[in-house]
Amino acid sequence: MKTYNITTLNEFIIRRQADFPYAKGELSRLISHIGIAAKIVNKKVKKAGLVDLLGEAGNVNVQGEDQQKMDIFADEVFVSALQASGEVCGIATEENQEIITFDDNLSKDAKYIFLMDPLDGSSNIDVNVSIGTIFSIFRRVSKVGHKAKNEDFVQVGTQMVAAGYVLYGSSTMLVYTTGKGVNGFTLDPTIGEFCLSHSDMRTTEYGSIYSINEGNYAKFPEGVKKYIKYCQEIDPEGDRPYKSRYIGSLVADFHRNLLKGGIFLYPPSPSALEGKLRLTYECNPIAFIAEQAGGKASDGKNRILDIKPDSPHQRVPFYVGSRSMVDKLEDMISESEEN
Ligand code: AHM
Ligand code: MG
Repeated sequence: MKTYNITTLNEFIIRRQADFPYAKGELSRLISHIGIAAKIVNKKVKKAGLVDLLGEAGNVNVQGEDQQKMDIFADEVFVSALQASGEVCGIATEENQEIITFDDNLSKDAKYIFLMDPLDGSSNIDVNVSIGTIFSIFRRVSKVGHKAKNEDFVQVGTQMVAAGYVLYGSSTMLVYTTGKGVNGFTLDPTIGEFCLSHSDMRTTEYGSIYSINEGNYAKFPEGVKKYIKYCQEIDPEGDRPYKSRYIGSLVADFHRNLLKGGIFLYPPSPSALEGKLRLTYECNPIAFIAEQAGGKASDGKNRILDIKPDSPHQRVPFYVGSRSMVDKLEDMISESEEN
């Protein structure tokens, strides 16, 4: 008889629970609910060209950007799924200035908080380009049984207990870590299950892709400009020039570089001194995954996971990818600041 060796996300979660001897299954249940929300959002994303979901919803989000209809939909789906899980007492989302707290009977004793960008790169939907959901999970520091507080959402990244992203691309993937390596699951649409497709993901020490919005070159700090020139230089060994690849969708750009080896850069500029990307729900989760896969994430000087946020919506310059490439960039930034 032919055998099929499929590990679904739920099976994998149950097996991995043994890695946490004192865990009672709360985090496992939470991750399973993320999978459910991802499937619902995926279904809508795949139909986005067919139904009246495209275009802006007419609101402006807390970052001052136009919201797309799909952002709102994804936000609502994840918030509902997480509340239904009963394992989350509060959520910070890119779509809400205020944190969302749950004090229903099921959620008020929950010990986890959740931060997310429900639909990152959403301006790409209208042109059929990959988008993603990014999330991080922390244990609350405020008292269980009471409403979650702001202090729960501004914890330093090293306290993260899990992080991940969903990539709605040519196939849909859920990639996550609980601090014991990174695993990727591809949604098999025929059975409606996320199946383990990329176990123990590792990124290469050296890479040959650089990803940056080069249209902003004139505004970049000197060290970043030098690094870009370095990427483009011909070297005698033939390792450079590197390939330039930029989708403009963080999850998709990061995922490609994770698999192939490369660096993603979002520098500060005179008009955006902290860059564009948000520390707590964009950079932290991606940084945790990068590190767990052997890579590195930095703001140019400091390890991303060591930065203490002032607010859940704080922005930070972001450089992430193959370790040796981020090291080289950091060296060039510090050299240019010494001169
Ligand atoms: P968003 O959260 O409003 O979608 O913005 C985040 C996105 C990232 O996915 C991407 O890396 C970046 O913005 C692209 O910005 P730019 O268009 O300035 O290159
Ligand atoms: Mg977004």
